[in-house]
Amino acid sequence: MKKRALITGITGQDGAYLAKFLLSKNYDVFGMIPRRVNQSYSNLDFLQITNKIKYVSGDITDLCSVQNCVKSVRPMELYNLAAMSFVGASWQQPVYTAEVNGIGVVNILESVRNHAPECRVYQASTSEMYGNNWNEDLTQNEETPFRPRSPYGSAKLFAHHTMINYRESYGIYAACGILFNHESPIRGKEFVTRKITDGVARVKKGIDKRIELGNLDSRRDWGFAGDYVKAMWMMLQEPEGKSNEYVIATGETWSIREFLDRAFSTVGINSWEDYVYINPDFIRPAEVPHLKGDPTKANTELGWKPETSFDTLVADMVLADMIRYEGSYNGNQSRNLYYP
Ligand code: F7E
Repeated sequence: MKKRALITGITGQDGAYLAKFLLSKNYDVFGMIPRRVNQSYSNLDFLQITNKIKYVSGDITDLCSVQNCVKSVRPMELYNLAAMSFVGASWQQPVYTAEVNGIGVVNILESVRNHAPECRVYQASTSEMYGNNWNEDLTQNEETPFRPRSPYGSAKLFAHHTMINYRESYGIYAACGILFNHESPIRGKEFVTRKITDGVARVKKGIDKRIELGNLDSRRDWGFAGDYVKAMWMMLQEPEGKSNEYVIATGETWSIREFLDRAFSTVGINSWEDYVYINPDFIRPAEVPHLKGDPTKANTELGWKPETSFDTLVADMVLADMIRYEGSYNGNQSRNLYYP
């Protein structure tokens, strides 16, 4: 019998890549879709899997709907990727962020506990939970204390601890991937990487004169989303009873300036200062200055390691955006990042 997986947030970047991966493993993939006017399936279209997924209606902030989805799908694995994922917006919408990213996870765990206790649950935890905390060697690992710096990070930390609590209280198989930033050609344009690669293409094509950004000095550990969804699946294949929290990262860190260097040089622009304008509106009330994950545990216990280099990631994202403005992008031209 085919394994059944239920994915919340299936229309997002990670949901689409994960669905593609699970389909390649012969899963029956179900996507929970909230009722929205103009729901976009563009990421699933991009990966050419929209019609291979079964859709169920539900919203993680609505306990009844989550229960109904769990009862009707009876998933063996549930991946909770639904979230208010834009850190910058979490200051404008702190209550909504807490409801979706925090209480939403309680709704999922209660539904699993009562209606599918054997179902294995994956929760998208995040490096934002570390805030401005790191080890002496400037990395973050599973032992690094959390000190979130945004409503987003705080809500995700509540969810993270709730997962551990349900594991310890009720024996639910609850795995948390502490994922560092992960990007792709289908990353939303509100995130800095895609904002830059899209902006570089627009500057190069003469559509815009500049890109407006905020803090260029923060550092991020950027990997490719397609590599990271594999780690999500690997976490749910581990034996019962493990302390199932894993840092998923590349172990490298780069500043926004370094991202700009790479992105502009992909289109032959070696000095980008004239094309970037610092707009204070994009500077956050509190910043996470430095992220550099140590994925040793995932590497030794799961056998996971990132496969895409930073240079490939940046160049492919720029290339994808360049081709999009030429109107001929079909997903296959990208050298490495079209999955599989
Ligand atoms: O910001 C700086 C900004 O919005 C990265 C989410 O997937 O990864 C992501 O969170 C950095 C920050 O991602 C702009 O201040 C400068 O220092 O791309 P971002 P994020 O906040 O790190 C984690 C792991 C998640 O879990 C989240 O869901 O870039 N930055 N100028 C800017 N950022 C944005 N968005 N826009 C700018 O104009």
